[in-house]
Amino acid sequence: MEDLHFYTNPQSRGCIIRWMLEETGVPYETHLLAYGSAMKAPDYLAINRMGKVPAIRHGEAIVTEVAAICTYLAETFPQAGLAPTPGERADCYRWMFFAAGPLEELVTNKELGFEVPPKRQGMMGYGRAEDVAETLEEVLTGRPYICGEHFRAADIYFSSQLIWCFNSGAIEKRPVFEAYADRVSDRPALKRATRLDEEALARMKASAA
Ligand SMILES: N[C@@H](CCC(=O)N[C@@H](CS)C(=O)NCC(=O)O)C(=O)O
Repeated sequence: MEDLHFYTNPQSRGCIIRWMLEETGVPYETHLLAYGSAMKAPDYLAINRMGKVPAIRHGEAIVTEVAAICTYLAETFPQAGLAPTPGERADCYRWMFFAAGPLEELVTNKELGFEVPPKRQGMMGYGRAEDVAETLEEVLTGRPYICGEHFRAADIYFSSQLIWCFNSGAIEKRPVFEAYADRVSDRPALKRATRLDEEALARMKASAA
């Protein structure tokens, strides 16, 4: 039995980690944290001083940041086949970091209604939304998954960020994005993860009532 603990809220980026955990097939214990006091309580600040979810504890190791957790789990449980092969590493790290940096900045600016003045686009990691859309269309054209022919942990994180981007209108929805999103959304582990988070949310609501 792995000493693997998952700290989350079912309405958070933790849903991406739930999907990743379900893909690994490794047993884990879930700790549900309400927004507000539970996330800022000393017990949890000892796990993540940021007072944010998700986080995992694996034995003595603590990992926060969705992209880092996905990478850690893929490498720690190689039997799940979610880590990149040597030939896939360049694409894996390139697009994982692109999703954690430029895509995250783009979508959060959009959600907050923050428009970058054209003269300052050069300092933003994503530059212009049109260039992001063109870049992602180019990379996803002619390959089923972000690292090539096989589904990897990078797809879990990258697709989640991409879907957030096009659903929020940060980048336009394009057929190649939707086809990729449909392909990754068809995974049984994602369906299991969604059901587990729905049940967790219902339990949290019932205990708060
Ligand atoms: N960079 C972090 C972001 C974590 C984050 O902002 N989580 C939000 C939920 S999606 C949170 O815990 N917010 C609660 C708070 O800041 O009080 C990651 O990738 O995991």
